[in-house]
Amino acid sequence: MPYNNISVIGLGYIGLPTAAMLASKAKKVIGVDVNQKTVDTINAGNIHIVEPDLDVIVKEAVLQGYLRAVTTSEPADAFLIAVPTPFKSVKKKGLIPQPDLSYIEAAAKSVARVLKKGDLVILESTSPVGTTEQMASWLADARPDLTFPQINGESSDIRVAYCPERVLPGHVVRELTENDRVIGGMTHKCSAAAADLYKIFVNGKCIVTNARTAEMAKLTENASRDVNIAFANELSIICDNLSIDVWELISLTNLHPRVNILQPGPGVGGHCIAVDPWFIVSASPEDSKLIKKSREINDSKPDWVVSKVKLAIKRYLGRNNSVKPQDLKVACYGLAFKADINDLRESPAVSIAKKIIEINRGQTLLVEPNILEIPKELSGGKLVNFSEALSLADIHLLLVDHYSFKSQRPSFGEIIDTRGIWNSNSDIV
Ligand code: SAJ
Repeated sequence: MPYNNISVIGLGYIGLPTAAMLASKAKKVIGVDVNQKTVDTINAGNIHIVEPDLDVIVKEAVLQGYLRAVTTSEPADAFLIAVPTPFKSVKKKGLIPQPDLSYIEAAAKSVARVLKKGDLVILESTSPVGTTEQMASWLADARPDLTFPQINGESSDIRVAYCPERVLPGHVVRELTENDRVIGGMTHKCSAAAADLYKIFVNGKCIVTNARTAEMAKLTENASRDVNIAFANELSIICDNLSIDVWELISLTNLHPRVNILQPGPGVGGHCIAVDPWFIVSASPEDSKLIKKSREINDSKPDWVVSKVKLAIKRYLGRNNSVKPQDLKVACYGLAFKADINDLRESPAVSIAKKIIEINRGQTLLVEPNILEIPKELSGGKLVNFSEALSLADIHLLLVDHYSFKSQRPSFGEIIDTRGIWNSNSDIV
C-alpha cells in the first residue's frame, strides 16, 4: 500500500513530529487537532511545542505543501491517532486512578465519518490493554456499512493496529527514525499494513506482535523505568539516614556488569512514567503490588524533599540568630520535569516549589533558565537568574539537573541537592 494521504489525529508532542516526519518523506499529511490555535500555528509553518530541530522540518513540510492542519477529519488512506490518555482525577486518597479514554473515543468517532474500504487506522496513544479492540468497536458501531477485523478477521475492509511511540522528549526527531517499533495488528494483515506505513520514515526495526501485547509493551517500558527510579529514590532516603552519598553508591554498584540502577531525584514527573504504570495497576490491582508501590514511592518523594528543606531552614536559623524567618531567602533551582527542557507539566519541582513558597516566611527565588514567566501557581515566588540565586539565597534547593547548573555550586548557606550535581563527590563541569 503506498499511503500517499495520511492523517494524524492529535498534533501534540508525538502527533506533530510524526506528521512532520511523514511529510518530510513527500507524503501528503493532514494533521487534525481540535485546537484552532495549534492548527493556525502549524499552517503558518510554526510549532507550538519545544522540540529541537522540529521547527525546521515543520516549516519545510508546510512550505512544500506536504503538511496541512485542520480541525475536523478528512478522508485519507491511513489514520494515526495520537491523542492524550490521561487518568481520571481521583476523588479519594488511596483509590487507583482509572484511565480516561474519552479523547480516543472522540478521535475514533471523527475518523469513522471519513473511513472508506481499504483504510488503515493505527492507535499510537499510550493505552490500557484492550483499548485497540475498544477503538475498533467504536469504529464499527459508527460504520455498520464497513467490516472490521474483530468480526471479519483478515478479510475486513478496515485494518486496525496499535503502535506505541517510544521517543524521549528532547530527542524526538532522532528517536522517531532510529528507534525500533513494536507493531500490534488486530490480524497479521493489519500488522503488515501498519509496518508498511512506519517503514516510510523508521530506520529501526518494525517488530510485529498482536495489539494487546503491543499495548502492554508500552506500559511495561515505562513501568520498568518507574520501578527502577523508585528503587533509586528509596535508596536515596536510606543513604540519607546512613550518611552515605547515594550518587557515589549508585555509580559504584553500576560498575557491576549486571547492575544498572537509575538516578534518584525529587520525584517522577512528565506525562508518561508517572501515569502509564497506573494503567497496569488499574487493570490488575491485586497483582500489581510492586508497580503500585513504586508509584507511591516516587509520588511521595516531593514531600520528603520538603521535609528536608524544613529541617535545613531550622538548622540555618538556629546557626544564624541575626537572620529573622521573614528575611530568609530560599532558592529553588529548576522547575521543569527533567533536565534541559522547558516543560513544567506534572513536574515534581513545581509542586515542591509551591510548598516551599507556602512554608517559607521569607522570599522564595525560582531559577528556571528555560522559561520567561513563572506559572500562576508559583506567583508567590520570584524568577531570578542562576547567579542572582547563588549570591542571594540562604537555602539552595537543587531540583533539576539542567546543564547550566553544573558549572557552579553555592559557596555558602544550606544546600539540598536532589539530583547529585553539587554533592562533594560530583565533578563540576
Ligand atoms: N527520572 C529520574 N531518574 C532517572 C531518570 C528519570 O528521577 O534516572 C525522572 C525525570 O527527572 C522525570 C521522569 O523521571 O521527572 C521521567 O523522565 P524520563 O526521562 O524517564 O522519561 P520521559 O517521561 O521524558 O519519557 C519516557 C520515556 N520512556 C522510557 O525511557 C522507558 C520515553 O522513551 C517514552 O516515549 C515516554 O516516556 C513516553 O512518551 O511514554
